[in-house]
Amino acid sequence: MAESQFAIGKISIMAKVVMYCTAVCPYCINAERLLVSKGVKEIEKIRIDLIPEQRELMESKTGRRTVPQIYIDETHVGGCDDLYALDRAGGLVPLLNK
Ligand SMILES: N[C@@H](CCC(=O)N[C@@H](CS)C(=O)NCC(=O)O)C(=O)O
Repeated sequence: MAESQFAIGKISIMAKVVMYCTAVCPYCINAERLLVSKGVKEIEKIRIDLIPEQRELMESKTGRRTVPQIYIDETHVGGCDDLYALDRAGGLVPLLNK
């Protein structure tokens, strides 16, 4: 079968996005804004202000204490500044679109 037949109707599947966050967090809002602008429809938000065990988990997994901490699939992107830097470097869209 010709390659073009596979290309027709090709869909890209969006990666899973997980964001550790708190209720009041301007950096989280900015990060979410960028992700939504790239077509992300769903962000799993883990509220570390409500769930102390998740705060501990976030800190031990990432080595960071600030929110947001963002994962795209298995990749730890980091915080809001890291997310924007990744986008400027051209790495965000490829990471989101598998
Ligand atoms: N450079 C970080 C800054 C994140 C930041 O300062 N987040 C605040 C909440 S909006 C925070 O976690 N503050 C608690 C702390 O600094 O321990 C980023 O871009 O994500």
